[in-house]
Amino acid sequence: MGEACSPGPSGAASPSSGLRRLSSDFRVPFPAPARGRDRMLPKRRRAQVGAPGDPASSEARFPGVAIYLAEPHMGRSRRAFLTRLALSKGFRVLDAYSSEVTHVVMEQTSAEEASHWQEHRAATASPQRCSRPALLDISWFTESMAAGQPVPVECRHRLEVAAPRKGLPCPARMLPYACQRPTPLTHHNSSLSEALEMLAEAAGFEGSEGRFLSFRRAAAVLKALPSPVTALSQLQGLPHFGEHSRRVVQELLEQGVCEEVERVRLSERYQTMKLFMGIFGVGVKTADRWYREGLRTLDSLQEQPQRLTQQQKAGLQHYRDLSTPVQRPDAEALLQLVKAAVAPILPGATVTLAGGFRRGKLQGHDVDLLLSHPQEGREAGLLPKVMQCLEKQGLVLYQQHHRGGCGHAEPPPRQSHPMDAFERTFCILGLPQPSGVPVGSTQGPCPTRKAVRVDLVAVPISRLPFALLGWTGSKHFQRELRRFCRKERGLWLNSCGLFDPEQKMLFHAASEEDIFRHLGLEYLPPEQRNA
Ligand code: DCP
Ligand code: MG
Repeated sequence: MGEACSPGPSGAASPSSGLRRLSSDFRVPFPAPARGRDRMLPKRRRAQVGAPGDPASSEARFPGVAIYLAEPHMGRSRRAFLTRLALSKGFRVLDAYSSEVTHVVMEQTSAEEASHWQEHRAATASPQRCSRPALLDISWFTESMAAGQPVPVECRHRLEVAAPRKGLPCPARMLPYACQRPTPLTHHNSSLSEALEMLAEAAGFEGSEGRFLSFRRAAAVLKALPSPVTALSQLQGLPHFGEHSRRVVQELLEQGVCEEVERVRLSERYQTMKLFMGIFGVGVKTADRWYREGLRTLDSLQEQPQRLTQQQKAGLQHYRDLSTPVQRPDAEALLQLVKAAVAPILPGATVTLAGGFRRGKLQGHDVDLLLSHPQEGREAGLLPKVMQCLEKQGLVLYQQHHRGGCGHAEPPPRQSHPMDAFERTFCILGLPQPSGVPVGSTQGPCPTRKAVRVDLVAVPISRLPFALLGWTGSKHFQRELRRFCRKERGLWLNSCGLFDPEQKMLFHAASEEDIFRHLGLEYLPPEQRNA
């Protein structure tokens, strides 16, 4: 899918939800505001900014959050570094564990170790508290720092739910393609995989496909491991661990922080690319061009509307909402809205929630919905009617329709983007939010709307299993699945179908299971495709 269409599927380094999380108020210019700026200071100066006892630290921006950085595997200097970072962003960090703590953050700690730690603390803590604080992996902390605010706690952040899995591949049997191994949402190596994914993303920004894939594949291997990596020797025999990825992991294991990762993360280039690619309709090429032309802020783009496509204008207009992750209840509400619109137009039609939510994610950057009908061809022309109905209800903030070219008999074109094939509408819908009295308001309740990116795809029933597989992702899982098909089976796969170029034949599939079976792969349910 070209970058003019949708920011999600815009190529190798297309933005993830994390990307959007990083974005902040678009009126804030780059460099980052004072709170974040200390991260750019030389180490010595940074050391003077904020400390646990510092009076500045009492002015917390998020009064409901009190973080305690637990130390089992976090060195003292790492802990001090993270404390300063959190304080500089306005978080409250407590020096000692107490009943005030709401979020306990640990690093390189297994779920078992974490729950031992908590049991011990619960036994010795003061009895004032009846609920226990959340026991979280460092990933919650790093995501919150990147977002500049506490991100909602998801299953994958929680250490207590990440019980070691049984019967999953041990390193010796780790198969090389991500589609050959289960990858759950919650895993044991998030701080390592996030560091490698960030380097992958940065390599993608530079158009460095080879480096992008090396880091991305190494990160995917870490996500599939059944236990935390605590020593470099555990990487022995794992596929896709080149010299560079290994070095990054070594530094993280030994020092708790990787100099290269931090340098890239803080670079003006990386931050600006993230900022621009957080705009709906902006991909790597456009972001790179703007960067090379000297643009750095969203304000500078607002001032030059002639540079922007309609899609990008809408993206900028709704930037704040669109860079806030969509929560699962909102996705469910949108699913119901679309179902209600579809039912009277085409009785019997189905609407399926795909994308990250189908993989079990609790939040995402958009909502992906597949529309179909048990009778082949009845789905044709459905989308414009559905959009009309949503428009009448005042829900449509932006829409762009694509006619699609996936006929019923042709093979899936090898080179085209897998998402290009079907009739689809990329839109921004204004989801009504529960009315409430805005903080500080003297007026009564007012209805509010949250702008949400929604992709609607109309799929002929004969292609539904392929579309479902493709649109469920993850992106890396799909990339690997298509590579597996090409290299190991000589077949072409995309969201439209599975094609044998020698026999010039399309496979028929009645379900996703059928496709895995055709390919000789063990079936992986959506929640195990989080590569
Ligand atoms: N997809 C793909 N290849 C791409 C882009 C997308 O295979 N280049 C597939 C996999 C994705 C799905 O389409 O899971 C939907 O795209 P999204 O960008 O919405 O990805 P997710 O839904 O996984 O992420 P998020 O939760 O952030 O929306
Ligand atoms: Mg999605």
